[in-house]
Amino acid sequence: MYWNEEIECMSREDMTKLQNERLCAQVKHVYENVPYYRDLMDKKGVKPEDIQTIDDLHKLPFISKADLRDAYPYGLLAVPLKDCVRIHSTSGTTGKRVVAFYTQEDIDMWNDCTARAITAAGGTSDDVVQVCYGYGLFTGGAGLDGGSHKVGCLTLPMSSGNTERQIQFMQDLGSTILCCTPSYAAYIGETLHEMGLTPDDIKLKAGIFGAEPWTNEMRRQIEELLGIKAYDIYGLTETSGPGVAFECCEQSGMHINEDNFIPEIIDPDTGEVLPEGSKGELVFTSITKKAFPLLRYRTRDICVLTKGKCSCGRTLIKMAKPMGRSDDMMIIRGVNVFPSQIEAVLVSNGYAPNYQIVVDRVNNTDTFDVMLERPADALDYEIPKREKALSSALKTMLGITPKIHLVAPKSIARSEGKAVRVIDKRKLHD
Ligand code: DLL
Repeated sequence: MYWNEEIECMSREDMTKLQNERLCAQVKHVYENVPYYRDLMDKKGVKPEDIQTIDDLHKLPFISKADLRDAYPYGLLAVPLKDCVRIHSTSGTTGKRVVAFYTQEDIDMWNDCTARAITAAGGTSDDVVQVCYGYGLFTGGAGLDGGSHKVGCLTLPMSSGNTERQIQFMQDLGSTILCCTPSYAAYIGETLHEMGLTPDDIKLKAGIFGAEPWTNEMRRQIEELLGIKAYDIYGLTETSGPGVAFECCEQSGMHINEDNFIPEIIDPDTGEVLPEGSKGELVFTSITKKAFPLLRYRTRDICVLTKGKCSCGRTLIKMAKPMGRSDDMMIIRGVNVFPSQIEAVLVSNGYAPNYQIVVDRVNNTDTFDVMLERPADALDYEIPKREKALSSALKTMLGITPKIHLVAPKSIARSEGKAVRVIDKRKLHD
């Protein structure tokens, strides 16, 4: 089942033609309206006329999270602010958030992408879609909600939390498609069984899960717990949100919506474009977005692309499940976290930067502990209060609450080389 068969099953020749046209127009739009990127192009000696086809893409400069930070908040905006109707946001490297802007046209394009994902998971206007991604600045809730409306599904805008009530609604309203992070899906599945229910007591048939890495092992577990088929979905705030790529019935990688996003794989160290089938960093060029059109945006996600027709009939290029990152960003309970953000809070609260972050997954929920050396002059009775204060300072910065452990001075191993700041015990990749 396709949402837009003409595009999703387009011949390679026609897709390339469409991409060429859109890319040329987009480069011109950006050059004329975004002085920040125009400067980058001028520094590289590239003019819009130099970009005639997608084979010229490599001539353009990259853009990265650091640029988004430098240009925060309006520096990469390509239309007058009055033409924008929405923002979404995600946390950034130094606590400054990444803010993405959307025109109504951009929202329509985005909804179209998530409508394709819902249709590929078997969704039609007969379906009841329960959206348990967070609503708000995070793109998950709004993204799947928009696609669900577009397909004409009855949409339950639940957001996450209150799991028993989620299950109650699921039963009462006969939800057929669940949209949330894979870890929350597994948690819903476990809660269902704890409530003495089985998949036969609910009508779910499919789930659309993403926003964090998950394994095929976890997929099988969720499918069994909920009695569904589980589909992967990928996206990032900088390129609109979920729906940049989505899985079809073959469940072997995600089709990229190439009419809107041109993917490339580069060597993360040299920036060189790698041949098809190579593992490297995924880079996207938005060719239809008007308000916040990033050209050659470095996602930092490590991935492999494969071309060719899929058994589902789609010709859209496929990306493998992301296999890691080329930076140190962690995704904890669906929230992007950089060690540098944690360090900044610890230091600004008067602690020495001797710390270790331990992340694990227990019962499908991420645990997040920060070990930190207590100051030599801290009194025993102060420790719980200090731990609580740090935990709430980190919650303010990150949006999620870590457990702080103030340990004895000099007890965190000093390293002779690079400090090992993060111990991630989760098995997130196959
Ligand atoms: O996580 C958008 C999203 C919402 C995608 C709902 C899917 C579903 P950000 O918060 O900006 O946006 O985080 C983007 O999350 O660069 C990847 O590292 C990671 N990520 C997103 N989807 C997947 C996935 C949303 N399916 C960052 N598998 C990206 C693995 C994913 N990692």
